[in-house]
Amino acid sequence: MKLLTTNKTPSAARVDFFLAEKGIDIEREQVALMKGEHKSPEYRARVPNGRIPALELDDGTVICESIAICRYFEASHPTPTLFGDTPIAQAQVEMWQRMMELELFMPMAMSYRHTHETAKLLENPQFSDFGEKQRSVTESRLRRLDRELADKDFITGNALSVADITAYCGLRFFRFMGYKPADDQPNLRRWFDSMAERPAAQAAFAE
Ligand SMILES: N[C@@H](CCC(=O)N[C@@H](CS)C(=O)NCC(=O)O)C(=O)O
Repeated sequence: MKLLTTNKTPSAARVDFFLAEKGIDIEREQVALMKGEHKSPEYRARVPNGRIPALELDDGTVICESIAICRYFEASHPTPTLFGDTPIAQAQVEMWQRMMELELFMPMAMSYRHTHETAKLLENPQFSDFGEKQRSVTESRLRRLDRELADKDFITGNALSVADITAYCGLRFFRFMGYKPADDQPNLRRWFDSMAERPAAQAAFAE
């Protein structure tokens, strides 16, 4: 099996972080995102969403969408569990994973894609008003996450889950957009710093 990936981008980093937490090492093929390699007819024919990352299995099956890839590895390597181990834990991980993806990661990504010079290759045309609105949405979601983390070590409670990985990889990658725990967000800062210390964070964002 082979992971089609591109270094240091947020969705690829989510899978790298997840694999490192599970202790899984697999073959990787680099796809040159900023050269538009993922837009080639060959890549589009290979990967259903035409995006990075994607997992190609030995029987030719291709799994795209980073969370679907993580779910494959959760099923094939159940420990440590990162999607919850009881019905209620699984529902809560799903709830927080979706919230972190749809309500935080996406606004962050959209603010980049619609306002930043380097995103012109990815988003054409850009809608700067929409991008600026997504910045204020992101800032409000970070304030809410700070409140949520007041009495928890991790987003779903006491255990690391894929929801933490989604939120951390978004915040870590998009820091060049100015996103970071603010001075009056001590809970978010504590959580972010403890995530950054994990060896998996270093593996996902290795220079
Ligand atoms: N929902 C997808 C998003 C994947 C995605 O957008 N990946 C970026 C790189 S991190 C990409 O391929 N961008 C190419 C483009 O937008 O043209 C996932 O979670 O895998």
